[in-house]
Amino acid sequence: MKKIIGLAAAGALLLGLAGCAGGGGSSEGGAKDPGDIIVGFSQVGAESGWRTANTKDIQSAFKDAGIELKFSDAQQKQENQIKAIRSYIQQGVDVIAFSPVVESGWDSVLKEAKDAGIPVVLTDRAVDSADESLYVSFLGSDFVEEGKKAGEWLTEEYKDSSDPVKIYQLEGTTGAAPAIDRAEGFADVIKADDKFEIVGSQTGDFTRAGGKQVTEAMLKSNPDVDVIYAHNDDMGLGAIEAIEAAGLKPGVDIKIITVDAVKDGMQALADGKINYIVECSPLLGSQLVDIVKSVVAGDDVEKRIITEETTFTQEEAVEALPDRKY
Ligand code: GZL
Repeated sequence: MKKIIGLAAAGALLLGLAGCAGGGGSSEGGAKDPGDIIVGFSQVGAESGWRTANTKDIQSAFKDAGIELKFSDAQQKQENQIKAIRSYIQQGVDVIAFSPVVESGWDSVLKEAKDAGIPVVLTDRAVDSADESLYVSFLGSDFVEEGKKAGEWLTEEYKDSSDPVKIYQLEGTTGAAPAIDRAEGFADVIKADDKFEIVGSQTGDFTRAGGKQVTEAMLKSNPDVDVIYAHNDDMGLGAIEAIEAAGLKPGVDIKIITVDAVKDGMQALADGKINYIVECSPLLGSQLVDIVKSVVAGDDVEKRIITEETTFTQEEAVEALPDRKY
């Protein structure tokens, strides 16, 4: 049974130097009862099944821990996340946590949090700040690795053919770490064989509607595409709608690789409409609670925490579906 190994279990990969926790907004370190801790969380939005599962898991983990979680949905707009972070600073929360919608443009607001003595935890996505003192820990997947896994499956799938393989890439949100890194990891692997060619690459913004729209256009401009590599299940599911509307068979006429492994994606995989899914776990809530408790207590926390994830073939999806949590 393949499983995700979280921070609490032995299997977490811990990288980087321990980041010393700064004091909470209202204390210079020193244990607090969970009931006295207040955390401000800025979420990207509600763009995908993954995000919905991530929000649900974080909210229930903090509820179970008895820790107050102030929560805001940025509707995929960076300016809304910056506003929310500023408001948490004003409120003097103990810890700020957020999933940055894009990598860049965070230094000044994170410096404001640092100057206010409020530690920041990154969850899910990274920032490209050169100054790593602006956050105490980054908890999330290795998106480059996820892209590599997608490329490795494709390489294996076409290992006995020398015919050209035309690939269309459905990119995640422009500027977002998972979009940048999943493209990088995938390209790194397929460049080893020049039969693979990415004939087009457009953002579908991690949404079903976006994936459908881009695929409809692709079917007109590149009708001979062999494979779609979608940076998440939702765009892959949108692609399926477009492919079927064009009278083609997804997973057969056009192979589809996606990332996430949310329930709807796994169902499409089990139904043969998607060919392979690289898992990206949204279940970060309990690990985030552990990090918050350590930060408030002034304990060291690991700078980079990567949760292990797996992959699914169509057969594995059939087996795994009944037990999927999200
Ligand atoms: C990945 C996460 C991505 C998911 C998408 O950790 O940031 O954002 O892959 C989601 O489904 O929209």
